[in-house]
Amino acid sequence: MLLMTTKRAVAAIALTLLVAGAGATLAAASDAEVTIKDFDFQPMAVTVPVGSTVTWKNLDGEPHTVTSADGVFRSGALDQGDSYSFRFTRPGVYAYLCSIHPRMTAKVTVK
Ligand SMILES: [Cu+2]
Repeated sequence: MLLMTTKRAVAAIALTLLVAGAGATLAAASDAEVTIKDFDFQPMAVTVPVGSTVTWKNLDGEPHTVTSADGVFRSGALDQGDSYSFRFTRPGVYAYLCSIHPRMTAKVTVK
């Protein structure tokens, strides 16, 4: 009898944590979009909460890449109309560039 009560209590706590965790994730994530146009990332700096997905879309006729300076993410060449998404699961400042045109630099800040 005591064992059953304990099991129920543990299950109730686990369920509560699961629901609270899911709610927190939904409330915190805020996805962002970056446009690649005229050889620039627009905007050049975005700030998102942990768990958010950033999507880049190339509008130029030239191919571009989204390449993290420290190797965290790398899109490969994006042709006109192509997009690339990355979900940020850790806080930090992520500098990135276009590996084809290295003067194209920008950053994502994850808090
Ligand atoms: Cu480029």
